[in-house]
Amino acid sequence: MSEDSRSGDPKSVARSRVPPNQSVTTSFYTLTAEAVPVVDTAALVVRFWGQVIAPVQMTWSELMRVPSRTMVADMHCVTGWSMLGTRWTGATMRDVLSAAGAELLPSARFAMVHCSTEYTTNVPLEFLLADDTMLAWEWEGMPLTPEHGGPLRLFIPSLYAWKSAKWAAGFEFMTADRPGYWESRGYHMRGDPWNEERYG
Ligand SMILES: Nc1nc2c(c(=O)[nH]1)N[C@H]1C(S)=C(S)[C@@H](COP(=O)(O)O)O[C@H]1N2
Ligand SMILES: [Mo]
Repeated sequence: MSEDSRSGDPKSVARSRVPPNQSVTTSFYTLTAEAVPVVDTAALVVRFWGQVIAPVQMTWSELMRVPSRTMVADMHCVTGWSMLGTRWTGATMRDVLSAAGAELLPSARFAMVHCSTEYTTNVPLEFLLADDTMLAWEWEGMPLTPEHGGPLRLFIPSLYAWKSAKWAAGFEFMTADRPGYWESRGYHMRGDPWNEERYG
């Protein structure tokens, strides 16, 4: 714990919550490398393949039966903004995987997240399976808008936000790590904001 957060001054507490060289914003920016896709929940399928016992998939209505939870967490974009205390509703990736019947092989160590667009991002398994990593469908009590990844996006508060893939559509489990969209353009393979893992 830092000197600042022990003093009890709310401004200092907030500062200690922000990773190095980030500044706090209150506007929900939208950052997208491509055109916003139209994703129809009636046709939405999330697929799981690669290092799994058998490939499986889940429809939107199956997903809506996974125990949901609401979580307040911070979002850190590698371009320098952090949004604190945002409220997300969805299901943890762990709960989604077990509801889908996706059984990971011991050889699974990384995941490539695929989207309805061409965007991809690679995530180490321990971050994908973290307690606070979720497949989200609501933001601040409202369905996620298309711009912010609606109807369904990944949210990984413990990594820079480029890992929080919008319009999530598939999870490919891998033995060896492989770069996704931004990672193959120089971004870090892991992206931990506390270690400032911005570029590879
Ligand atoms: N499919 C997809 N997901 C994406 C991106 C993208 O371009 N395409 N941009 C990422 C980046 S860099 C950030 S900061 C966040 C931004 O989320 P927001 O647009 O909801 O603020 O989404 C991430 N997820
Ligand atoms: Mo970002």
